[in-house]
Amino acid sequence: MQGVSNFRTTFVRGLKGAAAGLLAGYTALAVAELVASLARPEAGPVTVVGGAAIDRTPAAVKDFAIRTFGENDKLVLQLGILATLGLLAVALGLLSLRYRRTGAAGVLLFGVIGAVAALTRPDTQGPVDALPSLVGALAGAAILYLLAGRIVSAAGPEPVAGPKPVAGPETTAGPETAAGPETVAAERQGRWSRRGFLAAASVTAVAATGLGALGRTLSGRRGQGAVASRAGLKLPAPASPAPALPAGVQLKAQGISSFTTPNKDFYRVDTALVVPKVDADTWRLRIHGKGVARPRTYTLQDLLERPLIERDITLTCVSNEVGGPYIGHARWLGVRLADLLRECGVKPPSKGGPADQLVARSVDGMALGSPVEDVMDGRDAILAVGMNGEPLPFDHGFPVRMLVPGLYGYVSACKWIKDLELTTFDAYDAYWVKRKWARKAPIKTQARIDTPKPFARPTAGSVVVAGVAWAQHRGIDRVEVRIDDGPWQDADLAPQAGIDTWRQWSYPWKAAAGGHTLTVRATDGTGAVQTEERARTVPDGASGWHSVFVTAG
Ligand SMILES: Nc1nc2c(c(=O)[nH]1)N[C@H]1C(S)=C(S)[C@@H](COP(=O)(O)O)O[C@H]1N2
Ligand SMILES: [Mo]
Repeated sequence: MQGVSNFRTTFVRGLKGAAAGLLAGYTALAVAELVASLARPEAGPVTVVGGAAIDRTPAAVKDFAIRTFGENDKLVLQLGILATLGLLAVALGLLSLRYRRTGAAGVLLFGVIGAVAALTRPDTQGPVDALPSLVGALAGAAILYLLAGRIVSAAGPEPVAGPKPVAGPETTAGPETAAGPETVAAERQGRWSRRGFLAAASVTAVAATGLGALGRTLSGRRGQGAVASRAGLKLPAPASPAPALPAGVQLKAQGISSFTTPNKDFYRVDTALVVPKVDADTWRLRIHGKGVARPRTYTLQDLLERPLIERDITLTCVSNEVGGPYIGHARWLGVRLADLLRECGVKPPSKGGPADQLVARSVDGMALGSPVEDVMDGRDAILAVGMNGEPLPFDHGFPVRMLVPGLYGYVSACKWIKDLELTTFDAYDAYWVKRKWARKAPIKTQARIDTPKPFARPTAGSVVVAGVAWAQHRGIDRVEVRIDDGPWQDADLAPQAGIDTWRQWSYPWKAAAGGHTLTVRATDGTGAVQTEERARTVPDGASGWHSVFVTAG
């Protein structure tokens, strides 16, 4: 009997220890959230640790995460961090049963780690960014210390610190022999401490939840200046409108992509755990660097007063697998980037300019590098303010982002841009280049089957096979479809909207009953046929033919 009740006492103590650890961790995060909402939402511990993790993620793992979790990759990362913190909090709670001070110190250590992560973020605003983690950890440590103190007494006679003097039921059942000051205090509290722990734990839980919720509300309010500036932004009419889309760019086939991707459905790929909310009224863009005869800083008003161009451009991510979803098409409105650069005295390398790399930096510390030659060779490289008739959504770079037709997003499409530096590829490696991706990355020719879907079971007979093909800045001249090992057959092409856009295709298939593999390949505007050679996304984009297996019946 004695053994069973001992076991139960120990077990209940352990549960309380774990609960104390979790509550301490929860309090630390809630307080940190509140402080971050007052200092800077981007400096919250989960955000900065997550950001540091993203920056240190090897290309292959990032690739895996995007492939496996898609656009939920950031959510999965944050949940992973929370789960890890939860386990560590339980461990610290158990530790604090024996070593109260050490347990509390452990919480502080995590605060220091969070603070270091905050201070080493590329977009850090200085010491203030350390506050959320530090203040949160102080609160967490205090809570753990206090709660652990209450558990001590609830456990009754169990020793608090140091090894038991003698092992055996008599000793544990009897009064504490190696009594330290904590135990004496605990004995004094003895009678009400069991309820004391539960009461203290409940108060902590409620208070922490309240503080965290307050923090969330305040964080939500902070972006309101930016939200108001976006709501108040009236986009001027373009001096050079986009040519009307030819009739028929959108095929009728069921299940084919929309030619123009609605903003809310446009894919999103970036490293931002908190979407930057930039106030358009205080936004500035600086252009400077090697060979910039007249460095300048522009306001949004400066840009909007220039003649704007409107263009249809299809954007693609280098992390898009063959057949993958990271491509979207929009009509963009903005200023011609080459004009702006010329105004600052920039010359492309072919005209004797000393800089061959244009590095675009964002408010969240991202740096993307594009070839100056491409930006200034006459293509519609644009600093966009509008997307499909409205100001850029925050997710897609409000107030201004860059786009260079023909180049993957990671070497051209800087969102939340704030700085353009002219430099050389020899002198500087941008963010993704430091992480094993190629310095230069023109978009590879690809075709995708949108319908039927993989493993679909269409009715035998007439089946429409349809999809999209792209080779931005070269255009698509031909798309062919192959059924099983049969001959390549020409698909019907929708009209081409422009060489910078994707193009839809369809193929009327007479499907015999049974399993079939459908394969597609495109030919670009230079006459080059899409390569069959399979390549993974790292370092410069996936290649190979897209195919789907379907069963007609
Ligand atoms: N500031 C910033 N800009 C960025 C990125 C980023 O991580 N941060 N990612 C780039 C990548 S890899 C791509 S593919 C495009 C995606 O743009 P979208 O999210 O609007 O589709 O943005 C580019 N611009
Ligand atoms: Mo990308």
